[in-house]
Amino acid sequence: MEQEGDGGMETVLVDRRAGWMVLTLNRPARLNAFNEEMHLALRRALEEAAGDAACRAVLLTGAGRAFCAGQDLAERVQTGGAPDLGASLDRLYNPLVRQLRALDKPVVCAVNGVAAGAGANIALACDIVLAARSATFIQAFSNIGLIPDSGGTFFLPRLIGDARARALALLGLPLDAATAAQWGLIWAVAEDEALAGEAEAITARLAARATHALGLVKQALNASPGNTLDQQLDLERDLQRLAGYAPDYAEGVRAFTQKRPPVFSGQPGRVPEA
Ligand code: LHQ
Repeated sequence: MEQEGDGGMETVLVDRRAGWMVLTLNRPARLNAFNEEMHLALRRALEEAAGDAACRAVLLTGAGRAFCAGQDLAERVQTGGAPDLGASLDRLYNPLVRQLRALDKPVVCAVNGVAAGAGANIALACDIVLAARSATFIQAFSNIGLIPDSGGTFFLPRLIGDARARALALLGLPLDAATAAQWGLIWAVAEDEALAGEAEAITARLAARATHALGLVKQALNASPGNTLDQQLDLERDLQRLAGYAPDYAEGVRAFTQKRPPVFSGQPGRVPEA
């Protein structure tokens, strides 16, 4: 989509592959910082991914040397009164985080360079995060007098524990990709030149898997932090019931017994009335 302010460039590039989609944040001169236009373009692209049964996985990455530098601060220089940042979160950032978590297909994030502020936490909202060795993660918010948003105060302590979450959030210092992986903040590190290929291979592999079941896996893991063991056991029962009626379960078992690779359709099944 054309827009003013980005030299007529599309702010999110959408590349449709066989069974999956690559979404590339594309404001490289601003290190892919979010302006409203990029938010709305990403929202539309994710809606398209959600509604397209032929798209069974999404890869999110950035153009140029960065993944994303968070909010475009050039938009935020105060000329009048102070802005209502809560409204901006309500309207743009929070819906994006919810959209990524709720998408019923896996989202891989290839962090190709610095991921700062909301850019870091949007990466963490994805399902599998692979980072280039040279990438860094910066909870930059406190450097400009803000608090981690876009789910940062939710994801960080759960992924890496309270002590490390506090230091990252309070100090606003860069965390290198290798340490991020060692701490469990992300899935893995790839050599810079291998990142795109490795991320594409993971996404293609996911796209050939039992998509409906993968969506249920996301649902279960999304709910886990707020649930007791009893609640989670009940949820697993309900979701496994759905998985069991899907054709991919029958195919998975058949393929196993026939000692051949499964061919999954990714479709849900017909669930009888309880
Ligand atoms: C940028 C940005 C940027 C504009 C680099 N904006 N131009 C906030 C408010 C509202 C509601 C919701 O939530 C949020 C969430 C947030 O995300 S707050 C946090 C916002 N982000 C930051 O504070 C990070 C600011 N950027 C940086 O600290 C550095 O640029 C990093 C560490 C990301 C990269 O450093 P370098 O590799 O040294 O690059 P650089 O600083 O030279 O940046 C390159 C260009 O990109 C430069 O423009 P120029 O015209 O001078 O070449 C920067 O101005 C521009 N840029 N981040 N967020």
